[in-house]
Amino acid sequence: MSNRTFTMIKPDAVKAGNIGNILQMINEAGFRIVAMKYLQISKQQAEKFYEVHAARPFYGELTEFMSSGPIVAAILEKENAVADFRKLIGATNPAQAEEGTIRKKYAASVGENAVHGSDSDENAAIEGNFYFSVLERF
Ligand code: 3AN
Repeated sequence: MSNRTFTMIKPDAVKAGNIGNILQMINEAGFRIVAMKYLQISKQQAEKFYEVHAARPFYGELTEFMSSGPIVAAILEKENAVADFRKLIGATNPAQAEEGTIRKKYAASVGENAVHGSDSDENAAIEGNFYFSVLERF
């Protein structure tokens, strides 16, 4: 069990003006921000980030969407971070997300689902390293 996870507030949630609301939910759930940046990634960078999904039918749509506008990327810290953050964001498909989760409140569809949360300690480390150097973590 690791105490860190990685998240992105996706372009749909940024466009809808929900950065503040989502960060507040993250803070209230007890996560500490270790690193954070506001940026737009290229299609190629999105393809690299989502490499594990390269064979999936939605890969093109996903990487197009994730490079379509600015995002907020962050490393978060809390005991049991990966599992607790997955609980806070809710199911991938917002229609199946539980009440009180970030996706239930702010996500529109399975493709444009407001936030990303790492699915394992190993991926949390890989994903955090994709965006942040050691000098950008506090
Ligand atoms: P999660 O983000 O909940 O871990 P994954 O790992 O299954 O979900 O999928 C990664 C991302 O791919 C999702 N966040 C979502 O944006 C996108 N995605 C997943 N399934 C679909 C789908 N059927 N159609 C379009 N995009 C999808």
